[in-house]
Amino acid sequence: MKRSTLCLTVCLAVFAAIHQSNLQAAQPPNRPNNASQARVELDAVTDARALPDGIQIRAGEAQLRITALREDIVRVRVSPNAQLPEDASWAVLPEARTKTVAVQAISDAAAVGFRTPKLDVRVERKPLRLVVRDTAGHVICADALGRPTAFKLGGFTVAKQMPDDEQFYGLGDKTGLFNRRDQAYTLWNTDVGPQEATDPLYKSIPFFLAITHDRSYGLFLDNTWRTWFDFGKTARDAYTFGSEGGPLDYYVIYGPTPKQVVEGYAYLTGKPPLPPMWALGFQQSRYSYSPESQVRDVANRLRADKIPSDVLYLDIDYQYRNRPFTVDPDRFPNFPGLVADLKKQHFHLVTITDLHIAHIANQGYMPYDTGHAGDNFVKNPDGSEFVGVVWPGPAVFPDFTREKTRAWWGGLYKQFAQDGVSGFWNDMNEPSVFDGPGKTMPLDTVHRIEEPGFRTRTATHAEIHNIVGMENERATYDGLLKLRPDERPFVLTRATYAGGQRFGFTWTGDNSSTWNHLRLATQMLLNLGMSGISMVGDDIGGFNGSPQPDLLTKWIEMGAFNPMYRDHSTIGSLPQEVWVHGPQQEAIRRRYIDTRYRLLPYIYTLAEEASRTGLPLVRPLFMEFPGYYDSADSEFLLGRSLLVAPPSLPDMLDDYAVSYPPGPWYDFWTGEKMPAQRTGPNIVQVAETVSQGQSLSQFPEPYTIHPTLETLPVYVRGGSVIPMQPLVQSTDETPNGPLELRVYPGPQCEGSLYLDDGHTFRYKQGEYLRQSFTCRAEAKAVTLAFGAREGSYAPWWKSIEVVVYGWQSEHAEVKLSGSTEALKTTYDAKAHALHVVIPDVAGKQELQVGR
Ligand code: MIG
Repeated sequence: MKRSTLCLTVCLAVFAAIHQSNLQAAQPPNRPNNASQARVELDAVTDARALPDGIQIRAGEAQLRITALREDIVRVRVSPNAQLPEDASWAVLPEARTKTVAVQAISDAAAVGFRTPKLDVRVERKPLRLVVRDTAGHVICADALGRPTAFKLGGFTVAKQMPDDEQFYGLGDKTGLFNRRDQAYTLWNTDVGPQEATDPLYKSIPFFLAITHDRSYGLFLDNTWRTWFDFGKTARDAYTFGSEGGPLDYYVIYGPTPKQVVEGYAYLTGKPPLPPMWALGFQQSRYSYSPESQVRDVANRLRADKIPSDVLYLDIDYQYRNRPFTVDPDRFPNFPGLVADLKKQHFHLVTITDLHIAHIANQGYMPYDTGHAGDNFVKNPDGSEFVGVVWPGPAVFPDFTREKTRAWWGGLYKQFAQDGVSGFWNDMNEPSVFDGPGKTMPLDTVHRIEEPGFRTRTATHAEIHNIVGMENERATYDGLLKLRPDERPFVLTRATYAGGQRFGFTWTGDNSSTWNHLRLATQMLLNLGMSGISMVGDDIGGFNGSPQPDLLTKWIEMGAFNPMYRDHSTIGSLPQEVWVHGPQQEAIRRRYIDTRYRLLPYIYTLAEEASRTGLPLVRPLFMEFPGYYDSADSEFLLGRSLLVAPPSLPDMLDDYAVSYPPGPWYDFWTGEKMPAQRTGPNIVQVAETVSQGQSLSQFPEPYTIHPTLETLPVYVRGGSVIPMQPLVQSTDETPNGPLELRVYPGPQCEGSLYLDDGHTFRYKQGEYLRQSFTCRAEAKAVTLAFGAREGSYAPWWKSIEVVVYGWQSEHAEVKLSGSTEALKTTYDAKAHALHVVIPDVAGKQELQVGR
């Protein structure tokens, strides 16, 4: 009481001062209406009403509405006054927001709330505290005691209790540490120079996973303003989050496994579209290839050196005076000719198209003239167009929160689309403004929300800033769809918000050519993936500076197992293409790029899985092996089956212990079965066993690796069927030879294959090929079972080469079910692998391998 009285006095004084200055500085048009209140705390339930799908609560002035969107997802909306904030969202799909499930009301002396078949949601009456439990009564997520949700000066703070063993992941590609515990972060899209442990960064994904050894949940704060998250940096036993404005509207997504949480989050915010297959090939970029002869040289060299590759980029210097949607006529005199020639060499071209439009009126610069005529630019509080300096000099900025503006922006791609440019790159869309405060627009710059599903109104830059990048990306994606309705768009964005996965790829921005940045890349990509953004990559070799030869080689090795695989570097740095450090380094690099192309059937299948489920391509070990948390944060899985295990410091020369979950595991390169490991799940278990009087020696020694330049340790999970293809030089090329199915016996043995034409939407009409495989291993036999093939897409292969790993001798009897014919095999004694080539198997069928 005392504290709040004090606050009332102090806060009122502060508010009066701020109010005063706001009046002088032209008050932002949509400061939330609760700004007029000094401080509101949710102390006690004063009234409650059960709803069919949740509960509506009053806490004095404040309102709290909790609804069950699914049995395992609850939405919490809170307002400091009688009116809940507008029910609209840039991130959450309308279908997901409007669908709810029926609940069973709870009301007793202590609490009100409801139950779903998976959750027990209670709001304790006094002190008011939201506690979400599973049906067994375990607390999943609970407000921290003594720290009520509070509103102050238009912003709010929420505190949740934080058990000692809770770890945090997500928030997009924040640098620093993999685990977010004990760290604090700000979400405010920012163009930072060379990044280190920099915060904030380019993206704002206010979603995180909280994981304990046997449970996890996700929390998504759907608030576009400047938000912050503090996972125990300031408090020991509570984490807090909040915003300086906008709605308090958050979702609790129950697991219990991390995979379920990520799928639940994808249910809310969407999944990545199926990308064109070429976007998964090797991409070569630089700031900038210019003039045109440089682009041709790079293309020719890639082909001459037999570096498989699919994509070349044009960075800002292809433009006339850095003006978006122009081409410099001197340096690129025949642009459509260049695009066509590259196409003949099987290259797709991606060009940069920044959002800033040069402020040049009536001089024939169509983007400005048409944009101005349609009133498409962001404004100053006085109604004039906001002008800020970026690459073209003074520039204006499309108002992407208007549907009309996005349509106009999309139309700007017409010429490039006609010229045959394959994809587009949206950079600088934090938005970055060289001469603006905080390197962006002033906070009172005026945007307009003219958008289905939203109340039509103006909004300050403080509210819109964090979604500019995503709406820019969306405008590009939708525009391309309209211009080329049967081609899957490829859009690469730097800034984005929660839900940005629906519109394209992203990369981690301006890293540096250092070993530390190679290390950082893994945890950044993993955290992006857990934040719903699957199609991700980092600048291979580092953007700022020039990599040492070994560093570029290692980076190319690692990148082969990342979703997007793009070599990119800044202007003025040394050349960074695959061949620049001589034939020996190039040979190693080529081997990894070759491997990438051999693995495309597996990787493309993962991309299709992501488009259906939202599961990321690169995953931390604990996503596939819940409870397995003590693995090095340098390790990651590509899909469920491939484990990439570099040393925790990538330049370390020392031997190191690789940590892998219960196996068996096989060496991807040699095929050999790995020795048994400590059978986890973790150090805690080991410690417990030891404390129960057993000795540590019962656990096998960890497997030690001697790092070498030419080998990136990659292991295959026993229990996998991995589809691979013969080497091609680009995804345009039809592989020649059998499909390879590598069978690695082990528990829950499975695999699948998805294929289609790689670039159109015909798969939606059934023109795809899907097949799943399982395998069974017995003492002296392995059976590979083919599932029935779905879809009408015709395979490129006529035969299948099945490779059974872990096969101990050359003696084998191999038959297809229903046939007595003994099939011819070959045996690779070094790899312990049995090979057999069979005609294509389209229907249900078993291949029996016996001794
Ligand atoms: O201010 O377009 O992150 O990838 O090469 C630099 C030039 C602008 C930043 C991007 C980088 C790109 C560069 N851009």
